Amino acid sequence: MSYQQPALPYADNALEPYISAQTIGFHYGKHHATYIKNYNGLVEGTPFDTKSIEEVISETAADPAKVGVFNNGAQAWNHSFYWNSLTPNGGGEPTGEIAAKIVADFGSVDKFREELKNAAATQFGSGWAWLVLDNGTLKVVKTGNAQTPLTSGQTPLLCVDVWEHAYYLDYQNRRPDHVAALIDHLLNWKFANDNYLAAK
Ligand code: MN3
Repeated sequence: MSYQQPALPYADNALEPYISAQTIGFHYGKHHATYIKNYNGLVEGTPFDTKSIEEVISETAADPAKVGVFNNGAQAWNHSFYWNSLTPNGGGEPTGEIAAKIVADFGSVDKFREELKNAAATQFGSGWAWLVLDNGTLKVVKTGNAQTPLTSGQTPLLCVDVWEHAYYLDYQNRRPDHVAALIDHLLNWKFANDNYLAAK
């Protein structure tokens, strides 16, 4: 079935000064929209057309012949998740039940922040950094290109896009500064906590 791009959960300038309206305009309006257009074009008229995007991602992840479907489908899904991982006036201290779980599994909130910053900074080339629930334990993981924790049996709770298109207009080569700004000001802890409560 065709996949519809979800509406942005905030105005395109709502994440300023940390992410500019120009970046959101290209990222949501061009990059994400193109992944979705390509995905819909590739699945149209195929057996994938009757399946959810999550099923298609899972079924194509290990199939080299379907790499185009996987890459565009996973990037469509990852970005929809990413817009919800950010919110104006977010960041800072975790809220809700996940806050105690972060301390329990990482040792402290600061330790979690360091792990997320490190994963985002050390993902060589394009990819993503994630907070996931893996067999009952919170973990930070990174994935390359379109790869997603969905195919590793992990439940994504939050993600950070570290493709250059996510930050280059605003930060150029300073990826760590971009990630620090997200962690301090934009991470959507309500979204993470809701995902945690649904999965635990
Ligand atoms: Mn992106």
